[in-house]
Amino acid sequence: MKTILLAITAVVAPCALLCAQNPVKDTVDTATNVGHAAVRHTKEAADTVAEALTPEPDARQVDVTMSEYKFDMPTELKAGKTAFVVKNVGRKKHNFEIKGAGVDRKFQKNLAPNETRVLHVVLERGTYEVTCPVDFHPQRGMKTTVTVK
Ligand SMILES: [Cu+2]
Repeated sequence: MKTILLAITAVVAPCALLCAQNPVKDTVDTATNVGHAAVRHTKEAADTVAEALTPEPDARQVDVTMSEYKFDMPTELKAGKTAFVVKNVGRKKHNFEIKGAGVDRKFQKNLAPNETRVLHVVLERGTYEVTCPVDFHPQRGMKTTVTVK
């Protein structure tokens, strides 16, 4: 790899130097950002991993399916770090919002049909409302109450 880079530099020195330098700078910037993120307090650090494609290994997994117009999910959950594995099995776009006990979380973008994404939430004891904040979906039945013990 190093030999190839040197060979290219020798042939087209000005461009090769510029092209080679930019990726290095990006890598340094990213490393700096990660460093800053790590020193933020725990609450914000938890927020950065809230949405994901796969459940975190230390989270309790809860499967949720969304369709027109209902949630299929358990209504009694345990406190602690929870990974809601939310699948849209319907024909329209849907979202999953959980509100209660000082928590209000939803996916930044609605889930398209057949899409599955994971929302991480640290649940405390209490009552939570789960709704689909799309158009009039809650009024059509896309809401449920979840109790955390
Ligand atoms: Cu919906």
